[in-house]
Amino acid sequence: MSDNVLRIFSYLPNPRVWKALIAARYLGLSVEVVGDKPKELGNWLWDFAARPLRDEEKVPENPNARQSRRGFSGTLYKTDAFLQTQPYGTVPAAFSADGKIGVFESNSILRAVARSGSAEHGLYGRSPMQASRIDSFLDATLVFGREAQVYLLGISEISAELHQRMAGAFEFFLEGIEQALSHHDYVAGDELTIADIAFACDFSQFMRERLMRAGLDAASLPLVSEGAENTYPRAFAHLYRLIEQPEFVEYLGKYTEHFLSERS
Ligand SMILES: N[C@@H](CCC(=O)N[C@@H](CS)C(=O)NCC(=O)O)C(=O)O
Repeated sequence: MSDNVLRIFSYLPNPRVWKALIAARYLGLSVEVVGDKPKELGNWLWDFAARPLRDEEKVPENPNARQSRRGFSGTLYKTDAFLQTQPYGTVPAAFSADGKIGVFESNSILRAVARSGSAEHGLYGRSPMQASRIDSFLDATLVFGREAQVYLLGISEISAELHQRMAGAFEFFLEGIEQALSHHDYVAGDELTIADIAFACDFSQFMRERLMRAGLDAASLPLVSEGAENTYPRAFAHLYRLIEQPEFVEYLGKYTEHFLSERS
């Protein structure tokens, strides 16, 4: 059996995958990552043994052919076994090393890595209650991440309603992070945990809106994050501090350059 604690199949690069990889770096664990560029994933068999399809397999009669559901368009080729372990059929899709157990939702994949490492590290807290507090932030991050996903996927034809909904979710999420950081150095307490990792990855992904202004400009709508550095100074300072760590910079370094360069 391999030394990898997990295998992850996904489009790449993907900040949702980086959550698990950053945690693995802190814990000295190895995670196998299999995948391809987003546009290429329609040419792959979605399975524990994921692989590029042969041309003759890319046909509507292929029993694995399924209509994509979110973030992809057209047909995706997902095996029955994939859907047994990944009931929502999404990526990133993680598997135990033997392929028998599927773990989905990037925050849960992140938790799976943290649980596989030494508890000494404290990445998932040092008591059941601390772990539960970390879970609270992971849940809040998922709610924000889901709103951000709908917003970013719809930004080229944005409506005022969608924009307003995102603005509300952004404010709610960032206010909580700002509040948490007013009395502790890290999101969930006094040391770095997977709550910081999820925050950095999901928040950096949201900041891509600054590279996608065309749709907002066309609808005469502002960036949701316009001036947010001033409104949420602790949240941004924390993000900048995290991104400087070698475990983060490897994945988020280039990805965040576009807004780090605007830093005052
Ligand atoms: N909240 C999930 C989001 C996963 C997700 O929605 N993945 C989409 C791509 S962005 C997907 O796999 N869609 C498959 C489909 O369209 O069938 C996570 O963090 O893992």
